[in-house]
Parts: sequence; C-alpha cells; structure tokens
Amino acid sequence: MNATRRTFLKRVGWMAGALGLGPALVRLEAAEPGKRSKRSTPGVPTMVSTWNHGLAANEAGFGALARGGNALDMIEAGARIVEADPTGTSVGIGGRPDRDGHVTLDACIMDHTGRAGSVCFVQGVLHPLSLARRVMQDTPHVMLAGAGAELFAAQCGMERVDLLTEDSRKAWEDWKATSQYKPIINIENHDTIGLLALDGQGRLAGGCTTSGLAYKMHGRVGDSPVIGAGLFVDGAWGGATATGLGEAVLRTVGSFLVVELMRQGASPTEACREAVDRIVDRMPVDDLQVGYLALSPEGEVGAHAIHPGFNYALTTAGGSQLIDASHG
Ligand code: SD4
Repeated sequence: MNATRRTFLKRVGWMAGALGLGPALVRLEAAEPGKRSKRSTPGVPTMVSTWNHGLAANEAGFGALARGGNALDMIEAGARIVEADPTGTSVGIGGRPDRDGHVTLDACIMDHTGRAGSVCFVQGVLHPLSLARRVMQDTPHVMLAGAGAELFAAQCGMERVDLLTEDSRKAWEDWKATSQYKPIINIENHDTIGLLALDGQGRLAGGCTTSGLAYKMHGRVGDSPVIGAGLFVDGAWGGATATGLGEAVLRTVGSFLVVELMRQGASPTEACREAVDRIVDRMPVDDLQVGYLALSPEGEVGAHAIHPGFNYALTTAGGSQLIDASHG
C-alpha cells in the first residue's frame, strides 16, 4: 500500500472515529448523492489555473468577479485571455496545428450544479470555452464536435478566425522536415489551461481549453473537452482539472477520480496524488507528463504531477502566486 493510500485511509478512519462509525458506513454516507454538503458558509473567492499563464487568467477571473460575475464568469474571463494570446502555443490562436496543418481546439466548462458544456475538434473559433458555455446554456446537449460545433458557433454570432499564426505555420513547416510523429508531450509542451474558481457564494466552476497535442493526427481529441477526464466539478466536494498527455488522463478518467476521492475524504493533494498513482501503476510514464489540480468548496487547493515542472497560479483577494506542484 502506498503512502497516499495510507493517508487517505487514515482520513476515512479519522472520520469514522469522529462519527462513531466504521469506515464502510462513512463511505456509504458520503456516497448518498445530493444529501450532504460539507459547506455551510459562503466561500472565500479563490481561483487556480494551470501553468504560468494562469496568473493572467486568474487576474481576468477576479476582474469578472469584481464586475459582479459568478464562478462561471471567472472561468470564462480567464480562459478568453489565454485563448486570445497568439504567443501561447497550446491554447487558442497560435496553438500548434495537427500534422496536416489544421489548428483544432477542445474546451469544456462545468458548474457547481453539474451542468456541463463541451466542444471538441473545432476549427476557426477564437473562444472555444465560450462556445462550450453556450452549448451548456443554450442547447439540450453536453458536447458538440467538429463541423456541428462550428455551425453552432456561427449561429451564436461567433466570427470565423484563422488560428494558424505565422509562427505556428513556420514551426509546423519545420516539423514536417522530419515529420516525426511521436505522441509524446514533453514537459515544455504542456500548457493547456485548466481553471477552477470559487466565488463569494461558495459556487465552484471549472473550465479547460487547449489546442491539444502538437502535430497530432487529424481528428484526435484529447482529455480536455471530456467531462470527467480533463475536468470535473461537484459543487459539494470539489473540482479538478488535468494537464498533460490526454491519452493517459482519458484512460483513467482522471478528474472524476480526483473529485470522487475528495468526496470520500481525501484532501485535494491526496486525491491528485492518488490519480497520478493510478496512471503510474498502469503505463510506462518515463516520456509522459500528467498533472492534476484540485480545489475544494472550502478553498483548499492541491496539485500533483508525475514529473517535476508542473506549476499553477493561485489567486485570492490577498494576491497571486505561482506554485510548483509536488511530483512523483
Ligand atoms: C491534450 N491534455 O490534448 C491536453 C494537452 C495538455 O498541456 O494538457 N497540454 O492531451
């Protein structure tokens, strides 16, 4: 049994002792949906976002909050800053194209009530996370893909934009010289943005937006738009998001796993570590990175990655900081 598992069971045991119950009973109680919320006081506004660009995203999120927005508005405002930055090579405009030169985007959003919206394999849309929000709010669906998502974007009045910048085209041309297709994300190349926000009413929301793996096969969709893989939010227990090699996250339904572990009593950091362990136990990880970031409704933050190098931005009313996640 690894250390995380032991700590987690210790926590369950502690809860059991406090309640005068055995662990099995505690688990049962935690599993009753909609019956319990741990939170009885309004939250302290908090926002966490993956990687360095999370700082600018969180600042925009708090701007939205100051204008009277809620947690969803914080997420959307934060994502839009990064999606519109042409210097970012893994999100929105300027994102590296697939092996055929097409920039295809994935994004999703989820709120504290379990509503979710998602778009995948979308081209020509500057703000896929806003489009995902429209899917959530204005359609009976959760996920729209490819041409259908682009048609819906046009119906929403979103202008079509060429997402392949000169820099990206040049990088792609250089890549074509060798065309080495190796679906590995190295540590320098992961900068999908995953965002989690808690507003003053204690509402949690999350989002994720990416151009995915550089030079991927045309049509490849990663974890980022898949609810439960790249993102999951349960308003009572927490939210989680993933960055890194989507195939590893998809195969372990990572973000759902993190939140489920939190629901069973793990801290955000313990839950992220356990979800990383799940990947490490199942596949060779020398060449792949995955990092999880989690936020509880009480504002407790945790993160863990397979390898060093994953960091995230944490912002509260007191300011922002960039924090290195634990790893290994
Ligand atoms: C993907 N998870 O498409 C994304 C890539 C990523 O930081 O996270 N990059 O597999």
